[in-house]
Amino acid sequence: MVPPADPRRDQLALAIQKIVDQTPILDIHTHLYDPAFGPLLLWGIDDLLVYHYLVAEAFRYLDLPYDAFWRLTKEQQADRVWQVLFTQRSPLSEAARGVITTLHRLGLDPRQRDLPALRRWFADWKPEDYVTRCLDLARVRAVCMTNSPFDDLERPTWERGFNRDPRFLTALRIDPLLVGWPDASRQLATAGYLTSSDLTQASFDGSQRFLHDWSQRIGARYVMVSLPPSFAYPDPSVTSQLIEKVVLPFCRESGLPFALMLGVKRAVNPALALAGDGVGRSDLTALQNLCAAHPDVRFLATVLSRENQQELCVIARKFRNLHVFGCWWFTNIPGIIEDMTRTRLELLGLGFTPQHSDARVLDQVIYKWDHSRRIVAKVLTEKYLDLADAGWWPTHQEIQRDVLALFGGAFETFCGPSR
Ligand code: HDL
Ligand code: ZN
Repeated sequence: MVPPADPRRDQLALAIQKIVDQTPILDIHTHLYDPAFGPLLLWGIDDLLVYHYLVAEAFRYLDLPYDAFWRLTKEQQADRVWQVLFTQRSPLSEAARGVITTLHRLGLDPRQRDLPALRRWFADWKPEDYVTRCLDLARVRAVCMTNSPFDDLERPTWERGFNRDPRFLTALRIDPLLVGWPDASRQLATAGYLTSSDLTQASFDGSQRFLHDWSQRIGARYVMVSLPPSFAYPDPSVTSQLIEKVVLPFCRESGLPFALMLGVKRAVNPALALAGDGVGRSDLTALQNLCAAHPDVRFLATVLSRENQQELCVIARKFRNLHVFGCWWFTNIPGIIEDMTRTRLELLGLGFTPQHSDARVLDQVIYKWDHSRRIVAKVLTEKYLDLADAGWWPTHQEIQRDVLALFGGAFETFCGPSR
C-alpha cells in the first residue's frame, strides 16, 4: 500500500536525519588508545592505509610475497596500498571508501592523489590536538579501549600510571586467559597469581584475583573475550571451565558485564598477520545457556556471522541479561548494517546498541560513524514513518530520547553505574 502524501512525513524524515547526525556517541568497542600510550595510538594517512582490512584487500592485487610486503616500511606499505586500491582502481570497498570519507571530512582533497602532500598535512598535527579534532568531527563523546594486561607494550604504561583522558574508557580484554591458558597461566605465575598451570581451585582463585586487580587498575567498564565458532557452554573445554570457574564468579562479584564476541576463526591465513582472521557460524546455544544459567550476570554480545544475527536477537528477547551490540568486523558493511539494524529494531525495539566502530586508527572514527549514522538514520526513518502511518507521530523529543539510547545510553543503563 503506498503511504498517503503528507508533508509531515518529509518533515519527520528531516528531523530524524538531523537528530541522528548530531547526537553524540559513546563508541563501546575500539582498539584506540589514550594519547598517554604514545605510539600505540595509531593515526594519520599511513596508519589509515595499512589498516589490516585494506592490507587484505591490497594483497589480492600485489605481486609481492607476503614476507616481502611485511619487510617494507609503513610508508612503503602505504604507497603500495594506495597504488593498487586507490590509483589503479576506484576505492569502492567499505574500508577504502572510509579513507576517502575521512580525508574529505578533514578538509583534504583525496583526488590530489598526492600522498607526500597528505603526509605533510598530517605531520603538522600534535597527537593530543588531533584526538580532539577527530572525536569532535565524529561527534564521539567517549570511546572504550581494548585493554590487555597480556600486552607487553600496553602493560608498562598502566603499571607506571598516567593522567587519564576521560574520553578514553577501558575494557579488560582476556582472550589469552581463556584461549591461551598455557602461556597465560605462566604469565600469571610469574606475576605471583598462580603456583601452577593446573586447573585447580587455587588456579581459579588466583585468576580471579588477577581479573580483580587489573579491572580495578584500569577502571574497566566490562570484561571482553572473542571466541571461535566452536565455542560451547557448558563444556569440558579449558575455555568453558575458566568462564565457569573464574570469569562468571568475578563478574558476579564485581558487577561488571561479560562481553562475548563470537564467531572469529583466528589466523585462517597466518601470512596475513592481523588481516588473516576469518569468520564462522557459531552455535549460539552456548550464549543462550550462559544467559539462562546466570541470570545475575550481564552479558554483552556481538556475533561475526551474518547467519547468526536474527538468532542473536531472539536470544536477547528471551534473556534480559543480554545486550546486543554492534555490526562487528565483516558485518560492518552497509548492506549488512542496514539488514541487522532493521531486524534488531523490529525484534528488540530500542534495547540494543546498533554499532561500535572497532576503530584501530583514530581518524577512522570519522568515517565509521559517518557511514553508520547514515544507515541508522535510513532505517530509523523507515520505522518511525511506519509508526506514523499507524497513527503514532513521534515528537522530536521522543526521537532524541530514542537515539541517545541507541548511541550509548541503553548500554550505560544496561551496564549500570561505572564502579
Ligand atoms: O577481536 C576483535 O576485537 C576484533 O575486532 C579484531 O581486533 C579485528 O582485528 C578487528 O579489528 N576487527 O574490526
Ligand atoms: Zn575489536
